[in-house]
Amino acid sequence: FANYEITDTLQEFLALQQIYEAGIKEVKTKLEILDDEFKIKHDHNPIHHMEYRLKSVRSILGKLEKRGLEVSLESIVINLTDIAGVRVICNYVSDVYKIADMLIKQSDIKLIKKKDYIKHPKNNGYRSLHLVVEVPIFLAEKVQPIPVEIQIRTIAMDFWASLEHHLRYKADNEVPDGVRDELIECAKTISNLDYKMQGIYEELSKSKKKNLVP
Ligand code: 0O2
Repeated sequence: FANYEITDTLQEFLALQQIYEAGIKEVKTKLEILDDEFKIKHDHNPIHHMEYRLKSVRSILGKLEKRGLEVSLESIVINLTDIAGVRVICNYVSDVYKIADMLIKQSDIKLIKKKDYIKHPKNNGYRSLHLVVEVPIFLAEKVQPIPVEIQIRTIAMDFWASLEHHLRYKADNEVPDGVRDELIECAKTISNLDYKMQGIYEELSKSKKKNLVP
């Protein structure tokens, strides 16, 4: 290995990345277990699918710069809570809150931050439930708590957010007023759809329960 000059900083960065990846794995497993348990108890999977990502170096540097923060590993650890990200796509709005509650209740999970953009959508129409939780990572020599950002949303909310992100990226973040209004309109339509689907689901669940009563 003598030919490879790996600096201390790079080694530290890789070690840090591994711990954030472990944070993603922990949260992913916890959510999968909750989803499986829910399915057995209630004959319904609250989670449609999940996505995971480690924040890219470019995005990390961009965020530090935007906030005028020092560019160092220490600064990343102290200031950024979204290096490890898990996105949970649920079937219904009620599933979003069920999943969040079940996870937050766990004794080794510490809730650091909660932003409810479903009850209070952003001005542009964005809806999602954001949590930052701290999970303990058991390493050989120590236990390290690590923050993981979890975005929980419905399929419909995800559909809107993915397209809006893509359009904003295409337009270099400068979305024309007309398009912005249309996106807000779409967000409202999608929100109505979410609550309609929720209503249908509840109606069917009720009639299923009635039919089960002897
Ligand atoms: P990336 O590449 O997705 O990671 P903070 O993260 O706490 O420092 P903030 O603004 O308080 O900053 O976080 P917030 O509001 O919880 O939003 C963080 C993430 O939510 C964003 O990550 C997006 O993934 C998503 N998000 C927030 N607002 C919007 C929106 O209007 N449209 C879409 N499509 N997604 C949104 P990043 O940091 O932007 O980047």
